[in-house]
Amino acid sequence: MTGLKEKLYQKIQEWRPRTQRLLDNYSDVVIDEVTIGKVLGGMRGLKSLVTDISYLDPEEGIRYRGHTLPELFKELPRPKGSEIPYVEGVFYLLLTGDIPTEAEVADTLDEFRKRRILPRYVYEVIDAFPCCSHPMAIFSTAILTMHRESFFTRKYQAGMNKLDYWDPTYEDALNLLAKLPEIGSYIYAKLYRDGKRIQSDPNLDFGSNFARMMGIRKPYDDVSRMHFIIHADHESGNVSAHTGHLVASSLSDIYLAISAMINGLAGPLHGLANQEVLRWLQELDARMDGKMPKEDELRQFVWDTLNAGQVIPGFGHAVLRKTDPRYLIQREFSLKHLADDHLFKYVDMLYRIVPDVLKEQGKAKNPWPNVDAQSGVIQWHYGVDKYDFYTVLFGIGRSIGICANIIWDRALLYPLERPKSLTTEMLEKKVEEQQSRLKTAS
Ligand code: HAX
Repeated sequence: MTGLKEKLYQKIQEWRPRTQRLLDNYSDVVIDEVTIGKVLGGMRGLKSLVTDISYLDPEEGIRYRGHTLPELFKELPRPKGSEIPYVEGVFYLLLTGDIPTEAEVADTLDEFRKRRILPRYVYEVIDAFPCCSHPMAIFSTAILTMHRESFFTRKYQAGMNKLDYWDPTYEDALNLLAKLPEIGSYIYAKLYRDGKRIQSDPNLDFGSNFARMMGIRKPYDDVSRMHFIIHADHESGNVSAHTGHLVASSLSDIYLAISAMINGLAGPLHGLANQEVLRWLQELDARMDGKMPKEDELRQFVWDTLNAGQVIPGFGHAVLRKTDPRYLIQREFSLKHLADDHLFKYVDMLYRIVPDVLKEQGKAKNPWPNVDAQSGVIQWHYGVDKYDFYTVLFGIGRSIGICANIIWDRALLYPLERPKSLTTEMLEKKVEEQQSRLKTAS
């Protein structure tokens, strides 16, 4: 076993008794209440999932294995001369719970490096897509195509002890993650550049290699690392993470599960919001004819969007009740590297104007910006101006956290997910029963 896998195995052995003890002795301890509002309201806030990889506090934002993102950006090893840590180090942390040493990161880089070569048929599948296909559809299919490589599926078919499920899942996860920069950058080359692939360099880390294959110079390697790290995980209830977990719970392999989660991420209320932000900013830019809007013009533009029955992309969140720290990290980077970019200036003004407008409208529970309000503008600044592509970048990052989650799902033997549904008539009956109980009591 390699260092990372050996360490993971130790952690799994230590963790299993904790889960087993809860199951054996405390299965009937109540942790939440299921109301009609929750059932009809998309289960918003219902505490019904478990993950130890990350936790999202409504006021504070995300913590990966107990660390806030600003802490991680200080604590994790980074490449020489870079502002942003290694992506591989974040994967190590998510998987093991420990901040890796330089040597442990080097070992993890090696794990990724040796698995990065993409089978030829994946390029052919990407090449075969009809024109005008959305890059997320191509990305999801490219991943799905590799299902035939799954060790897990092969081992399962040969007969495998449940306790060993995590092992081939780990192998599948690393094999897939190491190839994602190549898949993403090839989709970009095919759709938006000259169609020619730039070879990866085995001496580079995940972020630098991605920048190289995109054909973009420094500091785009740092931009890529930052983007992949801040998008890696957001606990288990969001659409992409939940989809990945749900699909994998039927013992579908990593390729099937990650392809499915990518499809969930491709919705405009979730990951696609980053492309929507840029589309919206382009509309603003066209209206202003390139001039900077005055505050009242910008406020009017926001109101026009709301009055047209549309959401303000990049604002609001199902869990967060404060400005997303992922937004703030990118804002800090932008203030340092692209303060004069005119699209960033729009974003900066919107940061000051939109929350008040949303508060005045009085619908959104969280009027503050989320991660997507800022990410596209940075990409645009460094030349990635085909905004349809932005959710692929999100998908590469998010795969890291979801793969870590699925490996642990298998290690802790989490079962097939299968909640129970009711009919509307049954809900109405519950209401009647409750009302007659209250009448009798009064
Ligand atoms: N603009 C306008 N209206 C908004 C809004 C926004 N940014 N955010 C919320 N609202 C509205 C909702 O549409 C809802 O209206 P109705 O009662 O008419 O249905 C009302 O406010 C209450 O919604 P909420 O409880 O505050 O928010 P939800 O948990 O239902 O939804 C969303 C959370 C993120 C989907 C929502 O805030 C939204 O649509 N935001 C814009 C899209 C976006 O930025 N999505 C990315 C979120 C981050 C993410 O997952 N990235 O991947």
